[in-house]
Order: sequence, then C-alpha cells, then structure tokens
Amino acid sequence: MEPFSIDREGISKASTVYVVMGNEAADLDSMASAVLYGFLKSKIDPDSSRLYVPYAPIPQEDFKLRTEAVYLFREAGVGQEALAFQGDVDLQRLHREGRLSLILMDHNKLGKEFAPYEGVVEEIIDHHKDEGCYSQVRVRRIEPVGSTCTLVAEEYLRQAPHLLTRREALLLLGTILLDTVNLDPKAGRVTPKDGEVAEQLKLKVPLDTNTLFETLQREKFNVAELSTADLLRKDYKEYVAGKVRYGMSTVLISLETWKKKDPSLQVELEKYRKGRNLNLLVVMIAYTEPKFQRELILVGESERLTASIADYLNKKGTQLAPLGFPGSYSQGNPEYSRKKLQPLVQEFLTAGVG
Ligand SMILES: [Mn+2]
Repeated sequence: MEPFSIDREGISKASTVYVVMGNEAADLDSMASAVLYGFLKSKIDPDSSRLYVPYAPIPQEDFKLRTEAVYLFREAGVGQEALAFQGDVDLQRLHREGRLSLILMDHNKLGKEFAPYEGVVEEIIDHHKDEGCYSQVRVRRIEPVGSTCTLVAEEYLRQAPHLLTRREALLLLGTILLDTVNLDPKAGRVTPKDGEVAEQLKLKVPLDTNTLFETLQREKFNVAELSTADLLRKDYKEYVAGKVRYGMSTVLISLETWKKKDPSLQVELEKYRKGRNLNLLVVMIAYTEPKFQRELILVGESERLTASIADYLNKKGTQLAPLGFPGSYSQGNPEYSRKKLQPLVQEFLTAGVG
C-alpha cells in the first residue's frame, strides 16, 4: 500500500501546489480530513504536475499533544509524515511564484496569518456555518453534518471507493465517532448522513465501534506520554494585566498523580514560568476521582504574590485550602473554571495589589 507521505522534493517542481489546509485548532477532524482528502485528490487528479500537500498549521512538536490523533493515526498505520506542519512549506514563495492554491478543510474562513492567500482558495470542505467568503471558490461543500470526515468519506465512496482500504476507513470512522459522540442522537451532533457513511465505513473496518469510540475517548485524556512541559502547554493561554504577564494552564490529572509521574515537578513548573517570561503561572487541575475535583497551583515570581492572590481568590469564594506541595491548593468550590477564575486573577493583578 502506498504510504501517505508528502512529496517534499516535488514542491519545487509542481505546476501548482494545493495546500490542503486543516483548521487552526488542528483537531483530529481537521488533520484526518486534510490527509485523506489530499490523498484522494492526488489519486484522481489526471494532471500529475499538480501536487497535494495536507497541512496542519501548528508546529510539528504540538502534534503529540492531540493524544487522540496520535492514537488513531498510529492504529491506522499513518505516520506524521502524512502532514506538513507550520514552517514546512514556504507558502509566501509559492504564492509569489503563482503556484499556490488552497483547499480549506474543516473551516471556511482563513485565519489572519493566511489572509494574503484569500485569493487562491479553490475548494472548501467543511461542516461549520458558512461565512460566505471567497466568491472564486470552485468547490464549496459546506454541510451541517457531524464531522468533515463524513463529507470526505462521501467523496471516497462517490469518486474512488477502491481507495477506501482499512487505513482510510479507520481514520474516517474513528473521527466521525468521536465528533458525533458515538453517533448518539442525544448528544445532538449526529445527522442521518453521518450514520449512513459510518455504516459504509464499518464494512471496511472489522472492529467493534463502541470499543473504538471508548478507546478514542480515553486516549483523548491519556497524558501518560506527555512531559510536564507538554502537559502545561496542551491547554494554555497567556494574558497581560498592566505590567504583569501571566499564563493559565488546565491540566487533567491530580497533583498526586502528577507528582508521581514527575518527581521534579516543582523545578519544571518554575522552568516553564521562567521560559515564558511570566510573572505568574496559574495551573488549574481538574479530574474525576471518583467525583469531579479541582486543584490549583500558583507559581509566582515571589511568595508574596502567590499568597496574596490566593487570599484574594478565597475572598471571592473559591475555598482554597493549602496542599503539601508549594503553591498548591485544593479548590473547595469546583465551579470556578478558567472562564470564571481568569477574570478574578486579571482583576487582582490590574488593581496592582500584588
Ligand atoms: Mn470538524
């Protein structure tokens, strides 16, 4: 079987390079659909001077943070070389040379950094609300189904069913199951078309779909292979309050588990804070063991800063109680998610109380 891998040498020679672009979040749907649609197009395009390059607009090192994608790609036997990542392709140069075309997968409006290429968007395959951009687009398949992979699977079934081997079908089916919560109507994501396509794909993948779904769901939260720095950047946002720079990470394992996993946790947290030039790093821990719980780690440039923030948050009702680890607290009131906690941190730092 021909492996999915980008013909990097071919980029300089191709008459047109079609960058098959996944969305900025680079979620599983956008990466899987880009890989598979790019492969399909390269197979059915009679003009061999045209090259199709599936592209995820994230650094390659961030791929491993999408643990469900890592799992499903591996299970399907698809390597990371199936995708180009940020910086792998000189889009600017291709565009200057008049050899760039874009196919948007799983989004229908380019992010800001790609604005110069608006004029060369040729196709859109997506399931989000149609923003009505780019009137020149030749193929605009935007349908409110549960997953872009449903639309890609349809293209395979319609145009080249012989290309649908176990590998393609598994990547498509796994993504559709995850996006539609196992085709469960109660979750409100699945459409009749997702169900019909999934039935066709099942014929090619001799697997129990419930098991596949459950495994994918579990893998999404399986962070066993991630280092402390990876855990911290997996779900991370940065903010500024006056002269104070702070970052907030959400991590989905308990402090107890994390300490066991990384004996030098304290050093690593401080390294992360310094590496990002932060005055403060707020780590929000959330896990279910057996009931939903939250913990908080405040890593600040001074103990005074972290202590005064903890005081402030407590006044606001978070019910923080110190745990044994430096700067760490159990959070008695689990309702304070990042959405609620961040404005409080912002408020405190802006007031300059620290
Ligand atoms: Mn999607």
